[in-house]
Amino acid sequence: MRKNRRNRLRLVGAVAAVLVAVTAPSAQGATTHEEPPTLADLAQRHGRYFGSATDNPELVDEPYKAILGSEFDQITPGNGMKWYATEPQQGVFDFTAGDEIVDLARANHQKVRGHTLVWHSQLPDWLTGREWTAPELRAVLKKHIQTEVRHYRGKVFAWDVVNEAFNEDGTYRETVFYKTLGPGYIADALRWAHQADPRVKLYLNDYNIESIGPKSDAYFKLAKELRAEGVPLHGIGLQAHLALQYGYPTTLEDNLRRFSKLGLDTALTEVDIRMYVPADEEKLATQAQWYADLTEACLAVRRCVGITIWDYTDKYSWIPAFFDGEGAALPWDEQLQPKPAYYAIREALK
Ligand code: 9MR
Repeated sequence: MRKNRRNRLRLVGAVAAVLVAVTAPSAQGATTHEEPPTLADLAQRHGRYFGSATDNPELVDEPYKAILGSEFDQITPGNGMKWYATEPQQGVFDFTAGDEIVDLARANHQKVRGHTLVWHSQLPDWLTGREWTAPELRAVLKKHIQTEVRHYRGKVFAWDVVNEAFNEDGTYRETVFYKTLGPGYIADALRWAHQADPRVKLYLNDYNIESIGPKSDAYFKLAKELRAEGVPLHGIGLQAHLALQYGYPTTLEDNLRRFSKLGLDTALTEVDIRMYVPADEEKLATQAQWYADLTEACLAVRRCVGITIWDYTDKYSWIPAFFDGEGAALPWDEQLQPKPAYYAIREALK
């Protein structure tokens, strides 16, 4: 009796061992290859993407490219799809820079956000160097938008159609487009883009609209009007260029939610969190907390579709060149080593 029981137990044990041996390696191998999951893997478990901007000059840096290709499932060209790059002479289009990034993304199975079709900055000289009548500028704008959107049809999943259209107080920015064409240029731009690629998601994108306030209110009001008029607008991009000295945007989650309720997607499109340098342990800890908080805010709102950091390493951040004495804004340092922010994002995504 006793012996029998012991034999049976031994048999059960043996079967269990075989089962473990058979199932464990394949289950493990399929999901992790024994590597820890990447930010992209973790984000995908929530149905989100986790991306990074990149820029053509950086693509000769192989160690940089290795992390760019493995950790993220979405890429935004930092400059390569802007007007100055894509239509350097009127009617002469050059998609070399953008194509290089699209090809790299394809090789790494990453999706691409198109950035950006209509913006007052980084315009070619032929456009800024003269006066335009409304009919002339309309034709120029339509041709630019439609040629570029057609070129990238099926290659980008979203476009920042109009970038940075509002001032801080919620009034329209007096760009050449606004001054010449009036506020209707935004609806026109969206309609033209939609004609050129009916499937791509069309966004308005801006900075300092993470909090509820005059500038994000202006987007809310415009988005509501555009939706009511049936204009093809699908999402609002919140750039999220944050700075420790200005405080965390505590109304971010509520703000994302109110856009969701209009039937719009949202995305954090250009995240970085700068500080006065040198960085120290305390500043890096606060930065890490903010990265976690904004990740959690996005995860908490169903239609927040993903997060893009504005490049991933301090080595290639735009901040030091634009803000005197500031930097250290990204989750990897200048030596491509992960900072506390990186681990905080991972935790937030778990
Ligand atoms: O990252 C871009 C940087 O390389 C350019 O020099 C800069 C010029 O304005 O634009 C940067 O990207 C901007 C983005 O296109 C729109 N939002 C603000 C970003 C930072 O300036």
